[in-house]
Amino acid sequence: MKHQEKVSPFSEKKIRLTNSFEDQKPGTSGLRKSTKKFCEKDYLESFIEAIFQTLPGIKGGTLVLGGDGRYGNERAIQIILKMGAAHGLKKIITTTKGILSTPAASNLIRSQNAIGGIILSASHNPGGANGDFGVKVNGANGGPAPESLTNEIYRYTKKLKEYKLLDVPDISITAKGKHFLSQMCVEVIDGVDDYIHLMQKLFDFESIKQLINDDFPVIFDAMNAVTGPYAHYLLEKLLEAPTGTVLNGSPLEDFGGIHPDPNLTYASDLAELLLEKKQYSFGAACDGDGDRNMILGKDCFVNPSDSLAVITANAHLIPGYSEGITGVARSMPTSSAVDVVAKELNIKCFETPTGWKFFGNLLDANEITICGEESFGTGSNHVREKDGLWAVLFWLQILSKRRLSVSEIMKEHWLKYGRHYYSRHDYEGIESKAANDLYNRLENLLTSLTGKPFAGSIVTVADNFEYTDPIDKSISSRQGLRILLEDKSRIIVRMSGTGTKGSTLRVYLERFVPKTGDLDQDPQLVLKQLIDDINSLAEIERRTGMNKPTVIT
Ligand code: G16
Repeated sequence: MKHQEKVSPFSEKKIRLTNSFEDQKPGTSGLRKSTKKFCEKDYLESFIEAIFQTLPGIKGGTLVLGGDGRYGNERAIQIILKMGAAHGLKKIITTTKGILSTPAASNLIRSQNAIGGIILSASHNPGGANGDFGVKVNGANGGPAPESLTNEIYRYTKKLKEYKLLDVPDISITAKGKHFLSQMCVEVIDGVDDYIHLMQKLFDFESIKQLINDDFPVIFDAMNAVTGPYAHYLLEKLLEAPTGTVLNGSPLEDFGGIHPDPNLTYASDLAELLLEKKQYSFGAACDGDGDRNMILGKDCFVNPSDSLAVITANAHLIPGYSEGITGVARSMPTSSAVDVVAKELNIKCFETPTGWKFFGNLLDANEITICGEESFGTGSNHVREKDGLWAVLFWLQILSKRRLSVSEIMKEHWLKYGRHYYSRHDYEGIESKAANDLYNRLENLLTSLTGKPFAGSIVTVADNFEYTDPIDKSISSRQGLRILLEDKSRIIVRMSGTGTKGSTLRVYLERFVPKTGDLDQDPQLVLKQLIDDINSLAEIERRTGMNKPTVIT
């Protein structure tokens, strides 16, 4: 490996700022905005300055840096390297061409004892000059920064007057190697290798390879985003699936125009191959930064809430989890399917607010081993992020050990535990005032609902969800409106925290049918009364102007 001469001193530039982050809501683990916004003068720099002034251990620390390859990725990396050097970091570990998936970044932060990481991604939001960009901050445990830190970052943005960076030329990150920016070492590594080693420790690759060889055709859609290089290596090289198994496998700056959100709407080409043409036994897709996953079988879509339940019920089959799991957690809007499995396994089950950061303390305290969300996220204690390809391998491993089809696995699961029919209705791009009015009005209505009939049952709980972290006792309130019914049905309404255009309203619907009931119905029909009643209570059509959701999962 070639070491570049240490060159010093560089001139340090301090630039006065005019940017304002007043419109940022505290509570997210970073900043997600339009690419155009990030291209405004000093905008990115200002936010990075706030991170460097706030993240503990910057002076003399090691930071992990990479992104999903979207437009703006390499420019941001160069800026952050120069700012990191000006702030006294000892080392920044980045990757060739800056390609690093979110779970792989989490793994590197942990294995390299870094103080944290900066991941450049707007996740599943579209990319390109007209798309979105984002800066995600992760802490030393490898997980999304907790609210205490992100709140501090935003507070700092308000008093920001200037930022510091070394006024030096860009360095090349096209190949592995070490460089120095003043006293700071920049180590460029391959972003794929360490992650693959981690997967090899958790899964029995031989048995998956055997399954694929035994006429079990699989297909994976990387959506022209970050998982392409990882999936080529894992599926086509190590697991010897035929070349062509990975679709859209090269990260493109605009994801080739694809909206890299793996659901039935945005990954419809893949869905068609499995659900209509029935050409493959297994199909999967991941999102922009590789933390989300969608699982499909021949003629079978696996709802993410069910996926979490199946993964939990079958964890003993996977070498990395064969010694048992301590507990599980799901976000509040995720269906209760996993709760039933946890009860049967006699392990703890936690309900947290939406957002992966809420799993961090439980994972660190070893209270849980596996966790997941309805928003196509599943993961475990192997990293501190949700992990799309991990979920794909997990499913392939279950299939390789059970030798059943995906739909047989699902049917068997429901016959044992009953079925939690579930669906999420998204109303995207609503005018923000209309969305807020709808939400606030519904919140006010909740107070009078308890004990009243609703959707053929009786309301037992109607509130705005509040969570007390079992480990640090911090309280997160107003995490989503809940209507829970006596017959175990649940309706949740919350506003998305990840959209960048107008507001997105999410309505989550769940109805339980015991194992003796009809387990093979269309979820939209089973949920119809819940859908109709919440639509009329919240006046969704009248207030949004939409007579149907933008996306139905
Ligand atoms: C992020 C968080 C997830 C969370 C999701 C919610 O996903 O990491 O834990 O479930 O947001 O999204 P919304 O607020 O739009 O419902 P990602 O994949 O965007 O990082």
